Amino acid sequence: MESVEYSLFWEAMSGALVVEVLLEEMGLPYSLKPVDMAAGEHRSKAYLKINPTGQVPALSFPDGTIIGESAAIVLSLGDRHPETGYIPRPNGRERPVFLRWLIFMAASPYMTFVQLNHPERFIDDTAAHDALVDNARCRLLTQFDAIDSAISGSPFFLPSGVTALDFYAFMLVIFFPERERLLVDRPKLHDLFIAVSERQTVQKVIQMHKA
Ligand SMILES: N[C@@H](CCC(=O)N[C@@H](CS)C(=O)NCC(=O)O)C(=O)O
Repeated sequence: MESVEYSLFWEAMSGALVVEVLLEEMGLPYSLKPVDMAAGEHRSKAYLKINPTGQVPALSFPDGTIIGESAAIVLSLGDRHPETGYIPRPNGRERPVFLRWLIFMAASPYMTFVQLNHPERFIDDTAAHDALVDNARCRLLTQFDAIDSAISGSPFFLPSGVTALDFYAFMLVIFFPERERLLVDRPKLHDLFIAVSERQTVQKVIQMHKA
């Protein structure tokens, strides 16, 4: 039988945050399926069947389809619930720009956070880790510069109003350890961040991630 709910495979302060905000904003029924990464649950046989990359987020759809990759999840939710308006429609004027920046955020800064937080995945030599972390911090600042200069709406990313890009950018800022320093030099990103953080859905989701 088809479940009525989405199930979000989740960990606090992970990429599940953007999906959770989107599910809340879209008003969709969902449940959280916490994955205990500290205990290595993401590398268990059972979880690798859910997401072969061993990562969160993954989303199970009411028809039983399960996918990982945050950008793919965002786009699929947009395909399934176009009336909610958080993802520009395929032939819409803002769609190419939306896609361009969604893919950038998922492929570049999100991945640079892996270098920042897990330098050991890039090089075994522990003596090189500090340099890798410094390099990741510098690259993140440049990537946030690109995002800031691409924001074409006010306070949101696109001129037509709030979209999933805003939730994604918000999440990336949340991940950055020196948030105040980051935002003080990036006024458009600052305004976007404040506008997103004031939304009720976001406040509810953030509580879950801080708990
Ligand atoms: N490209 C993936 C990246 C997902 C990702 O890196 N998730 C992190 C948590 S924020 C994770 O699961 N890390 C565990 C690991 O890589 O072992 C996406 O966009 O969903």
